[in-house]
Amino acid sequence: TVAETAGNVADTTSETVDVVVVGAGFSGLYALHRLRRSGLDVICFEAGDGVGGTWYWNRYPGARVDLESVQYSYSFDHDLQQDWHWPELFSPQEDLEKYINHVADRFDLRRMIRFGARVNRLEFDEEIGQWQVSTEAGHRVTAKYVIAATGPLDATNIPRFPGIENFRGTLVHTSQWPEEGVDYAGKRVGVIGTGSTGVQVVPEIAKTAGHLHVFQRTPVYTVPANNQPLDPAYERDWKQHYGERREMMRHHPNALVLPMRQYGSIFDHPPEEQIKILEEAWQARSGVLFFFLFDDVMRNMAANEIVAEWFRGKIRQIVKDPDVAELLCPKTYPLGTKRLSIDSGYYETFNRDNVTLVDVRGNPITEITANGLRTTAGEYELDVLVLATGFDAMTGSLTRMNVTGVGGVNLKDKWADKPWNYLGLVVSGFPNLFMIHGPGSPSVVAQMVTQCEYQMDWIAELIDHMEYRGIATADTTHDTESEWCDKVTEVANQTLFPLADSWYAGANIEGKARSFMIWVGGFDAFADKCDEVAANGYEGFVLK
Ligand code: N01
Repeated sequence: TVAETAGNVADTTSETVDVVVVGAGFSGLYALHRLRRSGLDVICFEAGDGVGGTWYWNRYPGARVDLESVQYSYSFDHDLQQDWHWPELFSPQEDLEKYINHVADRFDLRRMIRFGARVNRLEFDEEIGQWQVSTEAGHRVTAKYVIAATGPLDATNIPRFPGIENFRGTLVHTSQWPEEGVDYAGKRVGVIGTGSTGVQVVPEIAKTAGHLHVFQRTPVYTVPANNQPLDPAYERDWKQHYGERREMMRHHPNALVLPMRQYGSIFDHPPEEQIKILEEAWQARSGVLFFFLFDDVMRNMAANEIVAEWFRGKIRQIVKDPDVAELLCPKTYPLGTKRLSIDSGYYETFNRDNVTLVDVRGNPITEITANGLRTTAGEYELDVLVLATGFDAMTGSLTRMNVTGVGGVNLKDKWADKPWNYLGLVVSGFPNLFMIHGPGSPSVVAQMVTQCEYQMDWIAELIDHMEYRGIATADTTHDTESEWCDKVTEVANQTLFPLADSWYAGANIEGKARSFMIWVGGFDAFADKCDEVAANGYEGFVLK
């Protein structure tokens, strides 16, 4: 079988396969399963020692998915979704890791994967029209196709704080949290970063740390997860209706079935009713769906400000010290234009005696010292420093891989001004390199598991088409990708998204070109467009 063929590749240093899949997260595993069905010889290289991608690396305390697990899960196998039981509504990292390991075993995918094999070179060999793939572990493989299932949030961002190498305590980035854990009980701990990761890790560390300093540059909007054990009746209902609900997800802008009512324009409701609706959503389990309550919140500044101000009122109610509450109130960007976070007791944490919020916007970090951290306002002694400083998102996982295409062009240079792409799937001059959740796709603004299945099915059908017709390469043109990137920008400009200095626009990485990288026109519209492109004989692609 193909799996066995791939299994034989294990100890060789040089081999030829049909497809190399990079990454064994949710997307990579589905890619293996789907491509094997097409009868292709496939191998996967994974940097980690286990499957799971995001859910393998991000094992910091409090890591949890922010969408319902009955939705954030594979749909490709009826029996799998009937058999699997999610203990909680929003799964913690451990349960997601269990699930993905189960999938790897159930579908016999593990032997197609080489673990501990970080790809460090992807070179398109023009003479043979194939990719030469190398890993740090010494693999050398030639492949006709490469699937970059590398994830939009994989490339760790460690800011260049002067003196960081001098720190004598424990320094850890949340996405590199060691499996054995970090001993912070009773210790002086600092957390830099208050994005989605910071809001999850801070309450957990605060429970046992001696003292916790939270170094905040920009406050975040976060809503209570209200996580709970999965209600058996709710689970039964989902299992009975999976078929039709998965279909609804394919036709929803966020690839979701919303477990709540929507209320149209906020201006159709008098102020007291607006508040009632918001209060109910806060108490209910709406999580990040909170900002879908009204359909103008992401498009109209006045609508957004009503919700944002109500939100600040919540912070002022929860946090007892008014100065701390004010510091925690986001005021510099509209609600939802950076990823809305979900938390379990984030704001309440700042009422604890062992927690101090430090404003590093007003008083920036100047240096990491041997014993802690210095800002323009003072020095903080720390035993443990946690960096929750995010990722070189959307592009970093690929640009760090040393990818060269036609004419030896490096993808990093090609993307210096913006991540040129067509449909988030391909980049001109890099034939047969297909991205899942690439820049230009909806990726993080829609539920990602359904999306990866959709994108991988689409790519697999294109590959089937090529194999059947004897087509060697699929590429696109710069005009086509330019047009698509303009469309991505145009759609974003109809919303409030570009008003934030977010990682969606590359603003979090020093020196990274500012360019809005995400299709915010809805997963449904995106998938319709991809379907239409395929139906029109792969319009915009150059197949030869
Ligand atoms: O990263 P982030 P994240 N000095 O980039 C700060 C997904 N996710 O890992 O905003 C001081 O959002 C930075 O400050 P600022 C989700 O899509 C999902 O938290 O740049 N501070 C910010 O506060 C999310 O959006 C889940 O001013 C510095 C923080 O570090 C994405 O992953 C859970 C700094 C980084 O926030 C990334 O989230 C977790 C510096 N030099 C993550 N550099 C769930 O599903 C950076 N910061 C629930």
